[in-house]
Amino acid sequence: SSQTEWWKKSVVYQIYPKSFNDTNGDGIGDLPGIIEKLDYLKTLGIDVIWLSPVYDSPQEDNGYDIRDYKKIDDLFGDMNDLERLLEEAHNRDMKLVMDLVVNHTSDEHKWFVESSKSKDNPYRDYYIWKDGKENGEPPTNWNSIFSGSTWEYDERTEQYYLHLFATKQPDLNWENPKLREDIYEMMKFWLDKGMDGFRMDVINFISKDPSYPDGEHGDGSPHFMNGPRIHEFLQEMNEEVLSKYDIMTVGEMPGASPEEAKAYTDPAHDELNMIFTFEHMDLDSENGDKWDVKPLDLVDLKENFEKWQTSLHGVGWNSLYWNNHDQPRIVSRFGNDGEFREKSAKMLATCLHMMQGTPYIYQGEELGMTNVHFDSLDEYRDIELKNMYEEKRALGWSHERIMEAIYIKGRDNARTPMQWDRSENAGFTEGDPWIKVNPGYTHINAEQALGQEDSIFYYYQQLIQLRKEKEVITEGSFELLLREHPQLFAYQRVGDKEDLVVCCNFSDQTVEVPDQDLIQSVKGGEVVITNVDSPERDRLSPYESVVYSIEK
Ligand code: TEU
Ligand code: CA
Repeated sequence: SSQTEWWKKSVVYQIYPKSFNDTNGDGIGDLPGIIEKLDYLKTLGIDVIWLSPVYDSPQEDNGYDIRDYKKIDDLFGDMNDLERLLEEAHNRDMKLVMDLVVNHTSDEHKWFVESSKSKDNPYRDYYIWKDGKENGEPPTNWNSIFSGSTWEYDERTEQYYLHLFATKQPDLNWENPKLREDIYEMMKFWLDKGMDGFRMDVINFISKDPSYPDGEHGDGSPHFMNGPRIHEFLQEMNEEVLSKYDIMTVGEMPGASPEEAKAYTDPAHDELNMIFTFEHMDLDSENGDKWDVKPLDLVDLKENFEKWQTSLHGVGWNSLYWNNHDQPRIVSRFGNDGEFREKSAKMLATCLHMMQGTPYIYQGEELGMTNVHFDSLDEYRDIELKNMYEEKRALGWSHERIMEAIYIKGRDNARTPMQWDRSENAGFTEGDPWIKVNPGYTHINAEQALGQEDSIFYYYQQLIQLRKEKEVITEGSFELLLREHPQLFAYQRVGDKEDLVVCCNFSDQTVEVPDQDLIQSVKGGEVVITNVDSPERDRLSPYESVVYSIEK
């Protein structure tokens, strides 16, 4: 294939367009707003922009419910704006990757409008329709990720259709070769325009167990995650489309293990370049329920990263992320968004960016944006948490407990407007923002960061630059150090010409470095990057991180 693996040395910046920058005063971010900020992104030093969906959509799930794959939603602008964004990004030697949402469409997509008309409509089998059970129950007992059943009954044709997510997000039937061909044609439409690749939404959900069995306690995920034909479909997609372009692909894969990730990302398999795992994002959830929050055990986090780093070394490739539009802000989640906000944000960035893989920075992460705390439910926008509220209330959860879970884990934590400056609405819009701005914008904003020489922004700039300079970061192996230490995350990257030793204090305590070997090994090392003025080799202050280089 014509792939040159350029993405192994790239840093990706994810833009959630609705919340990035509004230029026409409707309170919604738009494509001209992104073009306006390309120089800001170039200053940061990023190589690739991943653009969350801007396609025509009723916005039930903020664009992850697509009505027309080849039309730009009027909210964001038009095709000229998108082509101008692509051109302006390329002019600045940055690449643009689109979000491919092909596990499902909107129920307003013309395919579904046709499919739901009658059982013998030519588009009927573009979606997954089934008779209910004899006893009047839906075809399976699966729970939707957005609460309720994954089946919606349609009176007109007296069948149910499958929707793993919202009712307005019917799942596409990938068993249908005509559907697959239409998807591949659409992908070529975008790649022929010069797009540099795709982030693929829940792409490991597209192959379902054809027998549609019930799940344990309504958990259908063993029957739609990493399904029986998933590798066949991805290899066909690669054969028909991906292999023909020099692009980057990253598959979003809830429930994928390192073993499965090897199968998806081994170049010999001709499938995808890398995947997003969710394992490290589930470590503060009880029984797999993200809303049933438990404190993070740092040893769990360390061993999870070790598993992924060592499993994919030399056979596949990792993505590296703390944040995206579905996750709460990392400085509030695993750092400290109070007195140690700046220091812990830099520590977390160091911990992630010194690993092997392609790092992803989510808009505002480079400013240390924090979680938001709206007082009432109606200030929130996300369908996932609104549906969850009703479901948990019915299960007897108190209002307070649910609101607490929303503060800690809600996706709207990531979706409040990007904070550009301290003017009204953080410079995001002249109008009324579609979602309220996080009140922290008065001291957390890009203008302030650009004016502070030791800001989180400039620290990210250094980390990104290091990746270009030090081959050990992209090529070296990973060895976990101080495995059992409850506060220190320390690891070694072993290269040909140099080793790196990365030490991160995930606590608000000063911590002695217990391991004489570790101290010995960093003794002669030079400090590559740190978030304190003068690191001491045998102890770390609260949220201190330091990276040593040891010449070989
Ligand atoms: O997310 C996949 C997914 O499962 C997430 O919704 C995640 O499990 C959940 O949000 C945990 O909070 C993708 C998109 O990233 C997400 O924005 C969409 O809502 C979803 O698919 C449906 O397209
Ligand atoms: Ca706008």
